[in-house]
Amino acid sequence: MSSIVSSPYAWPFDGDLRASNTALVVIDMQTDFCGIGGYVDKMGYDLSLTRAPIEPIRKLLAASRKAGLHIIHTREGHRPDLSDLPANKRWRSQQIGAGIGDPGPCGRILVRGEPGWEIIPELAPLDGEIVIDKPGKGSFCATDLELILHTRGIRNLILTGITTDVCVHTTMREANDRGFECVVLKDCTGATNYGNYLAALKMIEMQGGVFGAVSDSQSVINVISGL
Ligand code: C5J
Repeated sequence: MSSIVSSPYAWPFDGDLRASNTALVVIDMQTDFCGIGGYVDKMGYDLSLTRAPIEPIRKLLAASRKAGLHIIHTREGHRPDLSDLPANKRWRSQQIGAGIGDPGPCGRILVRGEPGWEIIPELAPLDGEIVIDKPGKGSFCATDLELILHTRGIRNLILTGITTDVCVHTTMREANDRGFECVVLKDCTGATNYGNYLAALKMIEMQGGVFGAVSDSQSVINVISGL
């Protein structure tokens, strides 16, 4: 039995932490969310907030690969013909000057195959790692993630990536409702607004851990290196 120092409880709840039943999930570390000229940059948000988790995730990825954890990456993006882009999502993005599907400095914004949609080189998936392409904020909606988790016997999800209050939170809520045991690592995530980052983490800790737990990368590395 192993568990990670986290709040509001030692994670996972039952101490059943093994490499074979645990995945590191790296959410949407794409140029569009943390690179110059991408979607978040076009909206005028502070890129330092979404870039802050890059180095901690890089270190954690290395330790997780060494420990034999399952590694899962996600990418938010749409088909080039935009047939999976709801009209209201497109319209809202246009209101803030970063229309999804429109041309930008990194190619068409949030469109699959474009440079801005790619995962940043520092965190690029290795051959054989699972990559989930999702059209929405959650990683379970319109993807095969749940089937893959069940097929591989994965129950514990270590959640990292961007943004804390949108895609990470939506994924955590979807996973939690499906019975997966989740922890978010505070130094491995970031939001487009610091207050939202803090609030998103605080929400998780309410009600005894309403969506799971909150920890940090060093606490995870301390434990997985001994698995
Ligand atoms: C957003 C995401 N914020 N990856 N996407 O639109 O959080």
